[in-house]
Amino acid sequence: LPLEGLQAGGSGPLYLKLRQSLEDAILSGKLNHGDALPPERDLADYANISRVTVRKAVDDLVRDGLLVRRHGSGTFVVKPVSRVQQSLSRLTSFTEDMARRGLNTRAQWIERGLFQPSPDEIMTLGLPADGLVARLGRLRIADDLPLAIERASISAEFLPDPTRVTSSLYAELDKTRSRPTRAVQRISACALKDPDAAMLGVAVGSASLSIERISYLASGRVVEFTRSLYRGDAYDFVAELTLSD
Ligand code: 16G
Repeated sequence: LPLEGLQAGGSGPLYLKLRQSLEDAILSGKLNHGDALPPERDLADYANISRVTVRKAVDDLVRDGLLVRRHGSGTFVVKPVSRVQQSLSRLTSFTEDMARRGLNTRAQWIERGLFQPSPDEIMTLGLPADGLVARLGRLRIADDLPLAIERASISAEFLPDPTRVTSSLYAELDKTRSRPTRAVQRISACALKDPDAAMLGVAVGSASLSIERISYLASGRVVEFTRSLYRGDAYDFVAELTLSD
């Protein structure tokens, strides 16, 4: 494992650097799915850092579903399973989430273009009445498994040419420094109807998580209003809870 120089290189907390090195090792195949992670004590000795730091980095990766602890036998690299463990505390994009798990994403486009906004979009995005809205409707597929249907509305001001989004919306917004830095999300349960059920490849009536996300720039401007349907049989949303003081 490329753990030398963790102390020296770059700024930021040590555990984040270790976490990144471990994640890189998994994604680059230095650590394969199913491999055992060296014992935390060995990692600490080897990288010359404390066991607490190692534990923190490993905890993070366990929480994000890249590693799993098996009682009595150690910590292992998780095999890509059909259930995705998705952290609720990080503002990441679908493409990033899947890439971190070593999965390839593709989209089946439902809609991509500029439109006259609906009253809902005008209100949520704070658009001028004569403004335009970019709409991206996609079936999101990871390693050939359809996982979610997402319909994003973005003010045309931030995305004047929606056809430029070929894979990642957030990567495109990043280019013009309009990638959101904060978001509010609402999750509710629903049963799938057609055509959504058919697109997701599940039976009518299957459970799904309906997710709305409104995301913001640091300035407070709304960038994105997205409604999604995530397959209930493929997603676990995981949140970390702490005792407030
Ligand atoms: C996630 C977001 C969605 C965002 C998309 C960008 C949820 C529920 N939704 O799927 O709001 O638009 O990421 O992904 O997490 P992209 O950059 O890969 O297009």
